[in-house]
Amino acid sequence: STHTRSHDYTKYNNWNTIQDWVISITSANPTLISRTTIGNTYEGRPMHLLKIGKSSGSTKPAIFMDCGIHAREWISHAFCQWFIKEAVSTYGSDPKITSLLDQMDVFVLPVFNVDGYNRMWRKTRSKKSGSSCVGADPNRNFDAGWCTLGASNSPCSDTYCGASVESEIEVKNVANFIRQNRSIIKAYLTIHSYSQLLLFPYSYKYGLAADHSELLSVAEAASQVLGSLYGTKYTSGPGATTIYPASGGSDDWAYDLGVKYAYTFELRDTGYYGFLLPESQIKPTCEETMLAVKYIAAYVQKN
Ligand code: ING
Ligand code: ZN
Repeated sequence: STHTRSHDYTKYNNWNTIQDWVISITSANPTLISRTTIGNTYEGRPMHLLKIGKSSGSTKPAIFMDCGIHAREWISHAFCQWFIKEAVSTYGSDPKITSLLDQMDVFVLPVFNVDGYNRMWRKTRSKKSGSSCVGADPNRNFDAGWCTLGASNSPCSDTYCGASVESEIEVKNVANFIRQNRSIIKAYLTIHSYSQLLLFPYSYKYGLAADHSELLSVAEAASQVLGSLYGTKYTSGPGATTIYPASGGSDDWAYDLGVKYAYTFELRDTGYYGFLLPESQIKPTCEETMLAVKYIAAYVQKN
C-alpha cells in the first residue's frame, strides 16, 4: 500500500500523529521515500525530512519544500502531508508526478517549527535569559537583511528576529541542509497561511530580484492553474510590495544563496477564518495548491 490506512489527511493532525505517519509512510514506500533527520528542535524533537523520488543511482536535482515555519498556520502542515500522499499514490499513473520523481527528488520538511505546533502560536519556543517572553520568529531569523525591515528587536514581539542570524536551532538546521545541498537544490518552496498569495524575492528590500520577470511569470501561471479548480483568487509578486517588507525570510535567503525558484505560498483564506481555517477546507485547499506546486515543479524540471 502507498500510505498508512489510518492517517486522515483531511484533519489537522497533532505532532505525535504526524511523526508516526512520517515513519510509517516511509516504510510503506521504500522505493520512493527515504527519511533523514536534519537535527533536533530547541526542545529536542527530531526534524524529520523526507526525500521523495525514484532512486536512480546518481544524484538528482532537487526541490526543497517546508511546511509549518509558523506553528499556527495549520493548513500549511496539512499541505505537506497531502503532497507526500499524492506524490506516492499517483506515481506511475500521473505522468507529471512520475516524470518529476523519476528526474528529481523533492525534499519535504513536514513540520519546521515542531515545538510551537498545536498552539495558536507563531514563533519558536526558545528561551532567552533576561526576558520572560518565549521564542523568535523563524521567518525573521534567516540571513537576509537580518532584522532591518519589518522585524523587531524585542523578544516579546511576534516578529522578533532572534538574538543573531540563525540563533534558532530549527533555522540553523534547515539553512545547514540547504547550504550543504545547494548544488542540487533548484527550487525552494515554503508554505504559510493565510492571504492567498504567491510571493517571491525580495521581502527584505524593495529592489527587484535579478530574475524578477521569470519569477513573476511562473507565479502568475501557477496562480492561474491554482484558480482553475475552485476559482480561488491568488495575487503574486515580490514580498515587500505584495504583502509587507520583512527581513530575515527563508525565501530571500535561499534566493541569495543561489536557489533561483524561491517562493512563499500564503494559502487560504483571505481573513474570514484566518489561521482557523475549517477542516472542511483542507481537501479543496490542498487539491488546488497541488496544481500550483506541480506547475512550478514541472517548470523547474524543464529549466
Ligand atoms: N507571512 C510571511 C511572514 O513571515 C513573508 C510573509 C514571506 C515574510 C516571505 C518574509 C518573507 O510574515 C506569514 N503569514 O507568516
Ligand atoms: Zn507564516
